[in-house]
Amino acid sequence: MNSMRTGALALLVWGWMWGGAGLADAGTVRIGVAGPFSGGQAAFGEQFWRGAEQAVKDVNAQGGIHGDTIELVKGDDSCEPKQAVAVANRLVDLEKVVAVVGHFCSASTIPAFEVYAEAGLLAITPGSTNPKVTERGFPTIFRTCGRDDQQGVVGAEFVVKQLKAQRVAVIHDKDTYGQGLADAMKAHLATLGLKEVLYEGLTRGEKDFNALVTKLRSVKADAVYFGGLHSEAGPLVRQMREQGVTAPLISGDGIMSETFVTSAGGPKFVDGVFMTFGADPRKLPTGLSLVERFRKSGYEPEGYTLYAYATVQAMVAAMRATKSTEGAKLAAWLKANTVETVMGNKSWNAKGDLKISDYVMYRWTSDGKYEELPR
Ligand code: ABU
Repeated sequence: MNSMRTGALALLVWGWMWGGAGLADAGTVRIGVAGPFSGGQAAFGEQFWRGAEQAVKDVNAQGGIHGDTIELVKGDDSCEPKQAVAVANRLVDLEKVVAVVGHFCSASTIPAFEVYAEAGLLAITPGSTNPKVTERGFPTIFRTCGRDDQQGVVGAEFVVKQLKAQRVAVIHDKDTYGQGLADAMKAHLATLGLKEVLYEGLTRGEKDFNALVTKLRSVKADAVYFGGLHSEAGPLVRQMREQGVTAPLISGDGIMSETFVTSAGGPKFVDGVFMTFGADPRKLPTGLSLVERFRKSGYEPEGYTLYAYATVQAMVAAMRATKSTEGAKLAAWLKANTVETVMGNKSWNAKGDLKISDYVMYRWTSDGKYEELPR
């Protein structure tokens, strides 16, 4: 057998062993990164992209996946469910990605994941927290964040046991994530023996919440819980303070971006706002050198940046171990193994949820930054 034929045979055998499914070009593994890269939530899309992009650079520098190079394909859903489905179809049918990191807004992730599930693709969201994302029995669907039925409980415990609030107003943005989180918080308030004094929805995209603030004052709320995103939480807290409502505002991971400060109109308005989020991954020993590299490059890896990095690490670990890009094989491997990530060891249950949830409380400070509260 001459050397060319030997080489070709070796390549064939390697292609058969590695699976090769979904390779757009020989030697390339295409992964989608989907989320809001435009619109009001673009800061979260930026977090996803920064994390995934850095992870891919690092993996490729270490030899890729059995010598194949990862290539990322961006899909901008603008946090709009219909656009998210269009993005999902493009990533699957045209871009031929083998896995997807994303989406961000649960209302977008839920329909987009139907597309990936039907195509048998591995899809892992770093930031969609609504329970329904993983409650539909799709085998190839995962997340690297917690769930709102977990963070709502932590929020309610904090409001009752730490703030010792008696008159809690629960506000939401009528969206899948925001209302779901508010309802989870409200349900746990009830188990703690407290009934909210106001439960009300505002409209996403609106900026004038003065009528709502007047209601908060009239019900004498001593804590205001908001389920929603920074784009509405910012103007809400600003108008509360401008109208002299001093009750603390408590929210969830939807305000976990320094763009919350901009949305509010400056650091003085966010000072003292509380929020739930997973324990700060930037402080973990597993992530310190990466965090340092990000900071040296002038980027602060806030919010979901390291979650997106860890998501790529999980995909790569599964592809390397199974020598495949088939969603079913990758999913089965992830459910049976633990992955060492920049955020520590991660493992998943049969639904695709993390086995350990680590929500804690944070406080925004007068310099427009956030810090984890002592536990
Ligand atoms: N989890 C924060 C906001 C994104 C979402 O779940 O809709």
